[in-house]
Amino acid sequence: MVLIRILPSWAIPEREVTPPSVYYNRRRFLKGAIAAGIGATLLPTLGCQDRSISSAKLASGTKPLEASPNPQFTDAGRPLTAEAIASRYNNFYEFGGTKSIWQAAQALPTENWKVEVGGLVKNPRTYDLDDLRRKFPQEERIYRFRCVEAWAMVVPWIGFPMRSLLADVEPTDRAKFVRFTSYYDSQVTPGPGFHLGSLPWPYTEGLRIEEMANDLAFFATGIYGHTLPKQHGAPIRMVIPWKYGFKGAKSIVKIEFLAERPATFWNTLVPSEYGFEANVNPNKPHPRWSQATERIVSDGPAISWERQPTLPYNGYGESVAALYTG
Ligand SMILES: Nc1nc2c(c(=O)[nH]1)N[C@H]1C(S)=C(S)[C@@H](COP(=O)(O)O)O[C@H]1N2
Ligand SMILES: [Mo]
Repeated sequence: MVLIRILPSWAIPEREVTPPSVYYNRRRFLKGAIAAGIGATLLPTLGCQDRSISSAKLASGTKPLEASPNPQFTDAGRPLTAEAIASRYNNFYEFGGTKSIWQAAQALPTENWKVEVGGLVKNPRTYDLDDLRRKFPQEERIYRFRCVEAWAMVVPWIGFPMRSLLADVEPTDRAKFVRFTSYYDSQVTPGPGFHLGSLPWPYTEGLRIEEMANDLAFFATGIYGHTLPKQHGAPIRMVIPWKYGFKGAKSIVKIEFLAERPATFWNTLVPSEYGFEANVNPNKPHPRWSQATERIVSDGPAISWERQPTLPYNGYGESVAALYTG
């Protein structure tokens, strides 16, 4: 199937710089458009119409979200993953134990969402989505994404760096860790449908404060030029690009600053397989598989896979390695 995609903000012609990944995607878009018999002069209009078509088809319930690209993160060194792939291949165990949970996830109720921030902070706050978007300017960042299961994508997130939130709530000197809690309601989130004993719901994740303060640590409220679809963790989720994907908890309702390291979902369930730190590391195999290479989820006639070497810290070592010298 030729993907008629949105013309996303990073492909708008007036952008001065066109990094290779953008060029690649634009070219692919053009090829698709030409194959469909659409003249190049019609593209800007098509772009607009197409955005609404694609919102309906690819990202139900989302709204366009404006954000300027952060020039530091416009080229992830690999082609961007097509939205039709990224939004149909997800992990969200609250809604099922397979990669095909996008329809089940539409049951997530996101109206009047609140994020409660408290614990060891000077300014405990409860934000709604408008507060978050008003207080913390939204930007777009294209990041590599690496799941512990050894598959990888490249995703254009919209959101804000976690350190903006730190500046607003001001953790006290006693705060050393932070716990993030995902939405959970047993009436709405049936779980994976297989039983690993009882699961430690709600899904929680944790970071050291210094990790949260790193410029790369990000809260995403959007993706591919619009608000997050539910399967990606609407309306706000974590993105920690140098760690395995499970560290990025979805649909965050609570953030707590703590003196001690918190228990987390996967680390509680299988501590031997899912460490607390979980930095992407080609030299540290998962007990059941190698992490030396990864499968790139890419689009073609169907999902295709291509193996690449895994990069230490998922390629972000320059920014984060200093956090782990101690
Ligand atoms: N609440 C919650 N967050 C979660 C998960 C989950 O099951 N529940 N899965 C994690 C895993 S294993 C991965 S790889 C990513 C997948 O994110 P994506 O589906 O948006 O690509 O979400 C992470 N965050
Ligand atoms: Mo994952």
